[in-house]
Amino acid sequence: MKHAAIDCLSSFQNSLSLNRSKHLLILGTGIAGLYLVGQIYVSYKKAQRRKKWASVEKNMVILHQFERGKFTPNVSPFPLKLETYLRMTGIPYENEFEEPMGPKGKTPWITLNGDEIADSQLCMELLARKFHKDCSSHLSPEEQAIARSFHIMAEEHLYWGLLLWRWVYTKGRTLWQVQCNLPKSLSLMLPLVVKKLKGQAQGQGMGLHTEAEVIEMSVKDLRAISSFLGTKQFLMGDKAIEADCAVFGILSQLLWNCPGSPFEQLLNGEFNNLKAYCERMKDTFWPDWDRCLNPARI
Ligand SMILES: N[C@@H](CCC(=O)N[C@@H](CS)C(=O)NCC(=O)O)C(=O)O
Repeated sequence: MKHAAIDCLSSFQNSLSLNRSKHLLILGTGIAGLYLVGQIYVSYKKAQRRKKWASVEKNMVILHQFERGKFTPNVSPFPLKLETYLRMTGIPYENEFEEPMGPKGKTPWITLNGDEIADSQLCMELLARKFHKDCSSHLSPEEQAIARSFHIMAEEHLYWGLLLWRWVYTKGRTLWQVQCNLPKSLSLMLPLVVKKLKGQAQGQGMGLHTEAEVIEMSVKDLRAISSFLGTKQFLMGDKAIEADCAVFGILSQLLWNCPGSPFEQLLNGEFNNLKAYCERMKDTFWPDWDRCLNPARI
C-alpha cells in the first residue's frame, strides 16, 4: 500500500517535471522564434533603407544624424559640424534621421554613392578630396597648424566638459529641455546611457577629475578660444574654414543646449565674443536655422 502511494507520488512528480521541461522548451523556442523574426525584420528594413539611399542621384551625400533639436539643428556637436561643412562648401546633401548611428556606433555618418563613411572628420576629409574643396588653402602651414590645435582642443578636450556636464553632472535630464519627441524608452534606459558615457569619459581621462576641476579646465579652453578669436570674424580671419565647423559644433551646444550651465553663463558674459561668433556662423551658413529646428520657428 505504502509502496503504491510512493510510486504514485513519484510518477506524478515525474510527469510534473516533464510538463515543466516541455513548457520551458516551448517558451524558449517561442522567444527564440520571436527574436529571429525581429532580427529578420530589422535586417529587411536596413536593406530597404540602403536600397533607397543607393537610388539617390550620383554624388548626393546622405547625412545620417539624430532628429532636429529645439534650439540647434542637432543636439550633438558632430552632426552640426558636418552639416555646417556641407553648407560651407555647397556640397549637395540630404538629411536622413532614421538610422543616426553609423558603422562605428556613433553619429554622424554619411552614405555617398552606396559607400558608408563614419566619423565627421573622416567624412569631411573624404568630401574635400572628392569635391576638391579646401577652405584652408589660403592659410600658411603655421596658420593651418594653429587652426588644427583649436579644432582638436574643442573636440578632444572641451567636448568632454560638455559630455560630463550633460550626462554625468546633470544626469542627462537637460536633454528633455533641448530635444522634442524623445523616445519614451530613453527615460528607462537613461541610467544605462549615463553609465556608458561616464565610462567613456573615465576611459578618456577627463571623467576621473572632480566636477570643479573639469569646469575649470573647460573654462580655460573657452578663454583660449575667446582670446585667440578676439575681434576676428572667424577663427582664422574673415573667411570661415573647416576648423570653424568643429569649434562652432561644440560652442553652439554650450551656448544653446546647456541650460543653467556655467558655460551658458560665461558665453553670455565674459566670453560674449564667442556668442557673437556662434551667431555669425549661424547667420552665414544657416539662414534657414529657425526652420531647421523642431518645432520649427517660422
Ligand atoms: N569622432 C566622432 C565623434 C562622434 C561622437 O562621439 N558622437 C556621439 C554623439 S555626440 C555618439 O554618437 N555617441 C554615442 C556613443 O558613444 O554611444 C566624429 O567626429 O564623428
